Amino acid sequence: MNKKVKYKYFNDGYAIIKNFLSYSDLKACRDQMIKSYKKILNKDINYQNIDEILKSHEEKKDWDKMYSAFNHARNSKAFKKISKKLMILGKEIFDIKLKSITTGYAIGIKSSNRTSYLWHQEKSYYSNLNTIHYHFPFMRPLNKKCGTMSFLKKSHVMGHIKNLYNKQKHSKSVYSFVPKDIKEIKKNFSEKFLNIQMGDVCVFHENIIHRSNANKSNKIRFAGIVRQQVV
Ligand SMILES: O=C(O)CCC(=O)C(=O)O
Ligand SMILES: [Fe+2]
Repeated sequence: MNKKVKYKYFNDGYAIIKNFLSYSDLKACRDQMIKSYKKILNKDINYQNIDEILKSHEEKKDWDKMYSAFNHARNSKAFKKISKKLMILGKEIFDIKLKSITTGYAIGIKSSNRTSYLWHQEKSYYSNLNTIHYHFPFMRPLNKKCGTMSFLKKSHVMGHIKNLYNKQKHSKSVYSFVPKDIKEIKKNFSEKFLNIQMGDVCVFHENIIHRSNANKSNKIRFAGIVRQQVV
């Protein structure tokens, strides 16, 4: 299993580790996230209404509060526990010692691209470090309909791309370091959408080119993120 993951990671730039996280690990992240939004948005939020409520806050441009709630959730024990497990796994797969950089999650809301990333390499954000990145569902599976991230398969072979432009729509949007030659680059690699089930984890290379996609569903896309540094 680990050998296959390692091979795919180096060959394709990403790999999926099946059934790695337990139901209770994922539930802890989900419950914590709901709690954080409930506390900071000061609304009676639960598993059933979270999608609708966050969508309305997004539309009302209540972005600062949403960001505080996000920070509250992502720095919690629930996410840190997953990071620890992935650190042990990283050691087993790659035989390297890892240290956590950050934990968090990506969020994708229908009709909003404020939180969606254009094509980029993670290396652009952590250019002085050797890093490894994990992405996992913790609310529901991730697929094309909900705007799951996609990869340009094998594009990590290009190494660290330095000819970039920095794109940010406005001060409350995420910003992406997009390769200037992205149109040409896209002709050479195929786009693969990350289809991933609960419990599975995707590990990806710092140089693989990836992006977020538009969410066509009424449910919010929540995708857990763990970033680690080789020490
Ligand atoms: O899922 C997304 O929206 C983007 C995720 C991403 O860029 C990342 O995890 O590095
Ligand atoms: Fe990214």
